[in-house]
Amino acid sequence: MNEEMIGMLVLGLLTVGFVWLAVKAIKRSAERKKELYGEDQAPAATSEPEPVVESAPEPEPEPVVESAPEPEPEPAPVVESAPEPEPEPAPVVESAPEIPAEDARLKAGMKRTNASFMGKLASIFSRKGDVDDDIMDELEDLMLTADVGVRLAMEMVDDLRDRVAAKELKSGDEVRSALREHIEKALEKSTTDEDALKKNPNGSKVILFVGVNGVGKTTSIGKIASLLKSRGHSVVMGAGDTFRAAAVDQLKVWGERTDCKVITGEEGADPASVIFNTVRHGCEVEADFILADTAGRLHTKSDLMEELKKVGRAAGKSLDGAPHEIWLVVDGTTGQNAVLQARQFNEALGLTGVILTKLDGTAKGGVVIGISNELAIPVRFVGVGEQADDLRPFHATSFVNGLFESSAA
Ligand SMILES: Nc1nc2c(ncn2[C@@H]2O[C@H](COP(=O)(O)OP(=O)(O)OP(=O)(O)O)[C@@H](O)[C@H]2O)c(=O)[nH]1
Ligand SMILES: [Mg+2]
Repeated sequence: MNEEMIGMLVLGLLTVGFVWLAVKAIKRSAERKKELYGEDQAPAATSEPEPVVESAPEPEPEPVVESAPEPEPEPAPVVESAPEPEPEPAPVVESAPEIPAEDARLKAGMKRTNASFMGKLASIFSRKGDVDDDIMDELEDLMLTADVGVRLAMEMVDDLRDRVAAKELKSGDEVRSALREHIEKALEKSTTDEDALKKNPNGSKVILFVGVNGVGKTTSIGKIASLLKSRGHSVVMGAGDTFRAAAVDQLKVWGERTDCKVITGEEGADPASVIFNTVRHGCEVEADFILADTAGRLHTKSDLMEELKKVGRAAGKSLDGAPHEIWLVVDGTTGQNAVLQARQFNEALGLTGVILTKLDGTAKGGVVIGISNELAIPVRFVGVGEQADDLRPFHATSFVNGLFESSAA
């Protein structure tokens, strides 16, 4: 073996040793890596629940929170609209208790009216046996003096005579029922289902009261103010009768009694300016009703009727559409002249209602039938006394019932 071969053998041994050391080192490092990865993988496995935790709260609670505030703005308009229906039930409650009291009161108030008119019917028809010419003559006299109006009275009686002659009507009761039908038919024209004191949904309601002297305009305004206040309405009154200081004082007394503001002007002031101010003030304080009084005047005086038109126009300048109602006050004891008054005031102003006062007096009641038949203007109220509650809503049926029940007694 030469030196060359020994050198190569040593080199070979060294190479093998080196390779063995290298393999061992690789093995050790692989084991360490295993140990290291083994530790990393464990936390990797436990990290999975995290996204679960994250995703769970994300989707659901948030939309709930977002959608919750949305409905909140909506209740606001609901709250706004809620008070609106409230005033409406009021009239229902108001009118309900009136009906039972009304007939008794009307009947009591109309005692004398009935005695002087329909009361006489009872004596005419109380006789036994068939209806004869004498009875029909008496009926004709009674109807002609009942303030119904000559034409209407004759129409009614002529029809009854014809039916008696044709033997269609025989007994007094049958003629009485037929007469009642005639009267109901005449009153149908002035009958309306609407509440005379219905609120104006768009603001204040202006009612102008007109009529000849002393018929009960100012008193009726006071009575109506009292009725409106009892229904919970706010009322402003205007003293459009500037001719007499006493007229202003009279309305002021009603204002104190009913706790309503009364707008007045200087004595002798232009009534149109007083009513203009009254309506303006009423609108400012958002009064539900504005009741305008005027001085009494003869329907035949054209200059005074022109002045009344001016008062109406002044109300309209203060508030569009005013006056919403123009009511003629008529004294029930005036007789047929009441129908003439109604016709002329209606031609001048376009009446929307009639108040018939003093039916507790010697009024014959027939004038209601005449006005209704001829002019077909709704009769709103009847006055049966001087006190605040002596004003009854007019219902044709209860009026006729009142007349005929007492005539049957
Ligand atoms: N018995 C009775 N008296 C009434 C009625 N209505 C009014 N009066 C009375 O009639 C009189 C005249 O009433 P007013 O209210 O002053 O009449 P007016 O239409 O305002 O009168 P002028 O303003 O003068 O045109 C007063 O004494 C009232 O008390 C009623 O229904 N029955
Ligand atoms: Mg008056």
